[in-house]
Amino acid sequence: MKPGVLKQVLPFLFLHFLFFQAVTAQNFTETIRLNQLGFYPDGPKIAIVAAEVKGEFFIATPDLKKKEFTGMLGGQQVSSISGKTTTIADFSKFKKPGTWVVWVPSLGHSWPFEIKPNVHHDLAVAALKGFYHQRMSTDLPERYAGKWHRPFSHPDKNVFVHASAATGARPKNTVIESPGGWYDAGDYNKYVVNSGITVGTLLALYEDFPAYFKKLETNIPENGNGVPDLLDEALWNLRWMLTMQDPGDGGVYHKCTTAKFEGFVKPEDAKAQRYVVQKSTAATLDFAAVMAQAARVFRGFELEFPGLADKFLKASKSAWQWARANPATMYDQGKMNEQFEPKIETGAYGDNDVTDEFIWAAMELYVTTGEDEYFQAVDLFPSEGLTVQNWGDVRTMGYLTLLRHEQHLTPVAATPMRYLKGMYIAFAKGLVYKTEGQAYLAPMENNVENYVWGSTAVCANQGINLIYAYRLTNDQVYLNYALDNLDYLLGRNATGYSFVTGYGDKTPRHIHHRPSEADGVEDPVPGLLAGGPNPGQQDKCETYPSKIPDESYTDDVCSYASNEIAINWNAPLVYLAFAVDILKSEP
Ligand code: 9MR
Ligand code: 9MR
Repeated sequence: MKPGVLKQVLPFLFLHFLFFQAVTAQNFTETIRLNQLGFYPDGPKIAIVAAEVKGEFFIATPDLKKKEFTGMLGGQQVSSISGKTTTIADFSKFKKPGTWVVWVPSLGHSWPFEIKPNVHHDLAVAALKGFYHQRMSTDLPERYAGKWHRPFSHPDKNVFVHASAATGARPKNTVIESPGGWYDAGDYNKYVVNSGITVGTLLALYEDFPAYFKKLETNIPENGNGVPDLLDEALWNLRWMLTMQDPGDGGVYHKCTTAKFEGFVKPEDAKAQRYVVQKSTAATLDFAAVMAQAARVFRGFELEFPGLADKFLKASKSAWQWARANPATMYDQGKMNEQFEPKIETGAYGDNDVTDEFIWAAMELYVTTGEDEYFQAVDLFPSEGLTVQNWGDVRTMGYLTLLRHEQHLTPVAATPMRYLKGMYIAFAKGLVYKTEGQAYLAPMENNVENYVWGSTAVCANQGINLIYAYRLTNDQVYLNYALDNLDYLLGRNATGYSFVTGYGDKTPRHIHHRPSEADGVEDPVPGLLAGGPNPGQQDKCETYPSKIPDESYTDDVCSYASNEIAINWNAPLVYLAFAVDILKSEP
């Protein structure tokens, strides 16, 4: 070869190399977004490429040596949230169990995922176990908690009645016991309002699938006590909730809390004085609702827990009485702090509209007792349309209970039930309307207002409602939309994260969670759902990658507005993951 020729050939070789790289990228790419756990053999299977691409894609073994399926990229989607374009890779026709990747030759390949039955089972069990990891007033031994074991923390046997809650019988600084329950979130306090919807959701899951949960074995201390583990876990918090009721009048303290948030110390090192504060109508009604529900559920375990169901029902009824007599005692932390010392600065869970709490409590009491007076005590439909439940809006919790027990209602409910069902189906249609046009094909994306503090729980709670729509209509379409939202939570989204700690390949590592941060263990406590994208960015962290609502998430411990975890977010994840897994695995 003459010297000049090499000079001419080299650039060509280089270009050829670049070109070759470009058309057959064999590297991993985060551009391909999918449920990082995987898919059911007979279920829908969608990956979303966060780019505009055309041509073929493959399902291949993770080493890319074997292509098992060829599909055509299709359907350019435009996000109504960011305006960005994505491309669908639909491989629903590929059903072969195994571990695979999606491979787009011009981009690279995805995370590996599995195709198998019960693909969400382990995740569902882990999310339930997340509650065990949140338990307080107990030690968590290694055989249950693994490397996240920890010693006894927060006895809560020396809790002060805050001045805002003082009565004749329990003056300021009276010492009461309020042990047990779960830490609310990344902080160490316990809030009745948030406990209400959380326990309500877990008990609803039991009521919806009792046969399944009677057989489910998990690794918690109560396993083998003759009571389903799901109920044992709920009971851990229910027993605490009972201590929050003032035996003098039936009213329920809003929360059990320190005055200020503790620092990022281990649970056992967090020793600041704790208080029960002012009673509130919202807390009392949420309490009344779950106690009535618990009375119904634990009626079936009279042998294991003699008298417990009666105790729950009695607690529920006296709470209901208190709320009827005090229908507008709102929790306004600012106002409270103007009057009383010490000032309380922890989570407020303040709610100025208790119409929905009245409905929820009334419906639980009605279904448990069969007494029409509860049904007639409230205006069941104070406004048109339905909302996805959250801690401050629990009306739908009451409706779900009516739907669940439809076969056993008294005649007073007959006409309203017809109306409710119609309204419910319209609601479900609204939730999924336009989903086909969305960038990640999830109902979650249909409304930019879903991206609030705890947006992942909005997504999961939508999923619960879509499951109800499925059970009401028997139309698989709704079940698949619920699965779309689960896919969204597990990686098919604009951030590329699976939002559950330890479940997926790209998961939160730095959650705003005191135990995880203080324990010296590198991995965060597993099975916990991060709050997710929230353009509010109330924590003012500087590491958010974007202000775009569905991208406004940062895996940074500073980010309590997008990366905290919370019991009321984990509960709908537990519900959705189990329900989808049960329903998708039925013959
Ligand atoms: O750690 C707290 C978290 O659990 C709450 O959700 C959040 C909002 O109430 O507040 C966090 O505590 C922060 C406080 O509000 C402001 N100072 C820094 C605290 C820790 O980051
Ligand atoms: O989930 C709550 C969210 O809806 C509120 O906007 C936010 C601010 O008030 O508080 C969230 O709840 C936090 C609670 O106040 C304290 N424990 C941690 C909770 C999750 O961040």
